[in-house]
Amino acid sequence: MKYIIASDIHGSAHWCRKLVENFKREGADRLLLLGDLLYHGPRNPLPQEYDPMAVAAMLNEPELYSMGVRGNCDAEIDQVVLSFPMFCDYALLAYGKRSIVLSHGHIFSPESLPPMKKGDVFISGHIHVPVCYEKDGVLCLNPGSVSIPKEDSVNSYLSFEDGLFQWKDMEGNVYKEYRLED
Ligand SMILES: [Mn+2]
Repeated sequence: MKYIIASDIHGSAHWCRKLVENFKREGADRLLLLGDLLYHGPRNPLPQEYDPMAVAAMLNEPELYSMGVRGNCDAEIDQVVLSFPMFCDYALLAYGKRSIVLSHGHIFSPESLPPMKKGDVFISGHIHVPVCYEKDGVLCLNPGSVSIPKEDSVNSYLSFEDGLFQWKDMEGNVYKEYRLED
């Protein structure tokens, strides 16, 4: 099972298209979205080719098997135009003995974790900066932002397969990786 994990598309059809191209090129099984999908938000400039309707249509493609969690820029009406669940505050993945918790990052975050065991993984977006560090035995990851990278980071997504997390730029080049130990 290969997951593509991506966050903070913020309505950019240009960067969403590249994300979908990478998903297909990688032969991934499911797209996991960490929120802030359709709108730019008042703290961000308009991203390249801002087109929320086009982004919704792309993310609705059945072959992506998209699932999401809600970001702070996502509105209730978005669930009407998106064909996959995206309005929960978190999602839980089982991976061997570990739990992987996905959340946008404005409610639960590395600074405000839900109950986690040592060895669990917490993945969030929101800050638009890729991160990978351990905090109190919990691995905290952030794929960065698809469309509006901050702090000199690149437009980015994360893949996860067989215990290996890989951060990639929008050309699909790996620039960081982390392997879960058994
Ligand atoms: Mn955001």
